[in-house]
Amino acid sequence: MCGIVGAIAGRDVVPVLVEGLKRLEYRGYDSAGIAVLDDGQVRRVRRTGRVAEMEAAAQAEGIHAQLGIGHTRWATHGGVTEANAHPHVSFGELAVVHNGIIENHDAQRDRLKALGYTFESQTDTEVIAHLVHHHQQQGHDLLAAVQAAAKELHGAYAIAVVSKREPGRMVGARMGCPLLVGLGEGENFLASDVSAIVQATRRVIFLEEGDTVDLTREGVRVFDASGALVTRDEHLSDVSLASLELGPYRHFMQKEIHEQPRAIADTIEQVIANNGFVPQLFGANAEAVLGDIEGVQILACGTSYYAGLTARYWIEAIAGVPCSVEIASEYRYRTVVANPKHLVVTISQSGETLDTMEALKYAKSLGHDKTLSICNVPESAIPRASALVYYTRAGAEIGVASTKAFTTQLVALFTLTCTLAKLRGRLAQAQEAAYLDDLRQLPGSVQHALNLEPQVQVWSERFAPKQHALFLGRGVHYPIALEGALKLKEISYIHAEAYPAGELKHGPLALVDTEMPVVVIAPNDSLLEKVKSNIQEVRARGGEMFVFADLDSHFGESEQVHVIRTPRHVGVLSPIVHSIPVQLLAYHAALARGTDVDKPRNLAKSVTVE
Ligand code: HGA
Repeated sequence: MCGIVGAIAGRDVVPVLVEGLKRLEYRGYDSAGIAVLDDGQVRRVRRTGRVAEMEAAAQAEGIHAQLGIGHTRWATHGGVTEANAHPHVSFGELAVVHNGIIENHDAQRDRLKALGYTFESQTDTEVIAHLVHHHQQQGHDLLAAVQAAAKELHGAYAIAVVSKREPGRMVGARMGCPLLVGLGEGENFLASDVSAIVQATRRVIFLEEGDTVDLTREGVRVFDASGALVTRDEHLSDVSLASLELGPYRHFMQKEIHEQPRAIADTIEQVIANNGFVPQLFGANAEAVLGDIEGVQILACGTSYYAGLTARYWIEAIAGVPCSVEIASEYRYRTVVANPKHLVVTISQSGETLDTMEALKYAKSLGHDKTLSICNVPESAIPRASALVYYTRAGAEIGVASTKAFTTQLVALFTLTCTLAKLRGRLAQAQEAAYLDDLRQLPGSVQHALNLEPQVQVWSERFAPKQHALFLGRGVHYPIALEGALKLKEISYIHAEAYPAGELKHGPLALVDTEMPVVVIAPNDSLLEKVKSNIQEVRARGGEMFVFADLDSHFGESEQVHVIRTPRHVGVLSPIVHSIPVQLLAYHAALARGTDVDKPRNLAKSVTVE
């Protein structure tokens, strides 16, 4: 969500901060700000709106410095105002940027007010600034003051702090939100996401829970939660600058939709290289973990949850393993009857989704030590907290509406299904070979679906003026209807609901009239005839239907029934291919409505708050 970048260098860091913030903007974009130490003074620029506006203001004010911190905000505490934008300062002496939520901010605010501090914002973050200042006043240096403040903060945070008392230093801390260090030559960086600093360095250290870090130009010292100096491994990031650039595309979402054949090919590469579904794809000790499971519990949020719902059909039908799927934010707060012989699978693009992370922690506290994470970001928190991991290799996903992360998650979940089936003796050699072949063909089949874009675009123009839409699917395609409705809501703001087509007559059919477009995912599978009957029910009520069918689904078109046929029938992997046209529909409907496709209102990428 919010983004942090900080830099200490022998050169002007303002361009580094601004470029970093632009790359982080997809994570939160209601306001942005920087604070630098210039000539012994804290200078700050903040603006609501986009980073570009803040950049122009910083230029106009002639801000240059060799030490500074920056932030893009997605407000949780306090409205979208300049006063609430980060960095927050205390007595003009120190500045703080913060991702996360301080749960005891009210109590700390009262305490600090009693100590004479006044507050200029409604944010929880300002509490951190004053608290660190208060500890400095007690004689602590900046590092010790941050460590002392951290002990008094409850909740989740990643912070970066600079103080005019120590102008050659920047301090960071993390608890529950990601923060990493970038190591340069005579310069060092802090960031919530490697994309913010990849233009400056690829050498990174991922901080762990409870860590604080002390950065100067010359060195970096990391301390663990107990305050002991520790060594954390250095990694070489493989995030490419090209993956963070738009290239010839208009939007990141469009780029990422079109990157799916490549992303899927990269994600299945290890399976193809192994020529089979082997447990080692999930980690060295995967056979022991997966071998004797009695069930699968999938935990995820949003689009990842729909990937989980799709997988449930596969896991039960192909592997014969009972599977339930639950929204992580619900699971974490209910009394769960745990069976430690169930495999807990968490799905998160960023690997930092707070609700999913907390659900995983809760599952572990209930005795689940068979855990698997499906994630797109190496070294992120959720895979690190899991026994097994399967990395989707979608590359950086910048568009807030997930596309390539979703389809690659499906590929990973299908791989899990087949691996479980094989371990349980339910995957004959010929069937394994056939599935492998389906996977090999998949990037091509997805490309064929992408080629439908001009037809989908024509449909989208009919959608753009609508206020509501219904999406229908059955069986394994029902979650694709859910995902299609979510995509449309997220980026075009058209209210959309998805139903299993058989459920229509139990209520939602009442909504159908000539103003309600109904999108139907209707591939040629065992439920096709049932779906056709459901379509007749809609047609009889005057509804206009937009049917995504297979080439061989034999749908008749009429004035009321429009049909687009995906050119290849891909059997069990059909939900992956049928995801493409619903993504394109949402994208083009949003374009036609003129919304900000990559930065839809009120949303942000990587939901690291509750
Ligand atoms: N609570 C802080 C930071 C919010 C955040 O991390 N969002 O992702 C605020 O509201 O400013």
